[in-house]
Amino acid sequence: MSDLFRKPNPDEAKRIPPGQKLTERFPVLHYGPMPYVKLEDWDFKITGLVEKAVYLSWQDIMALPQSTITTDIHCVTRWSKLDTVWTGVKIGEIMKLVKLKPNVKFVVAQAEYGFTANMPLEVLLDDDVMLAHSFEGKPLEKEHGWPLRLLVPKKYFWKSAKWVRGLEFLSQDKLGFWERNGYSNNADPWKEERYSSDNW
Ligand SMILES: Nc1nc2c(c(=O)[nH]1)N[C@H]1C(S)=C(S)[C@@H](COP(=O)(O)O)O[C@H]1N2
Ligand SMILES: [Mo]
Repeated sequence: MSDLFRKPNPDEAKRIPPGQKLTERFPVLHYGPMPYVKLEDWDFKITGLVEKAVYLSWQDIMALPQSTITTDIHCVTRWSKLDTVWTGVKIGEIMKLVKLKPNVKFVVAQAEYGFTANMPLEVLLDDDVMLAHSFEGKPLEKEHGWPLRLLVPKKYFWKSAKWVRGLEFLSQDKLGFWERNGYSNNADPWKEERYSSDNW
């Protein structure tokens, strides 16, 4: 599609990782159907190697301190989008609610229909990681993950699980959906780690 990409100006070009192109649009990508979610039945579960599992309702999430961040996102299908604005709860606020066991090293984000995305604990704890409910001031579109998605801006966008329902803390890594299906476990767009064969 000719209007999907536009030429970046020199300042923008510096922010676009190798092999990526700038888009103003917001493409939709996921595997499988979109979930049907009712906020009354929705909850967010923090499980695994924690002193005590934590269950948050939608109201609990919305009652936590809210933040807005502006960041660039990079999809492995080669589009990048600059200055996207997200509102939600920063991961640091979530971590205040949970005590991890000392051997935690990894986390798996769990989403509807068993979709998962894995990452090392330090990747989750980055300051720009959040549970986002709004995009550019409006509730997420259903196809972009309403009511809540994980946002991990420094990784290719597949780690940003849409329709996220929980976090499971682990001592060992457990590959997520795309990571099991040929995509890189590290997924650093600046190193162009697209496929699992790019990990070494
Ligand atoms: N639940 C769920 N989240 C998902 C996916 C998925 O298949 N299921 N795909 C990922 C992939 S591959 C990408 S590129 C981004 C796309 O997000 P977007 O549709 O908002 O652009 O969502 C990620 N989050
Ligand atoms: Mo993707």
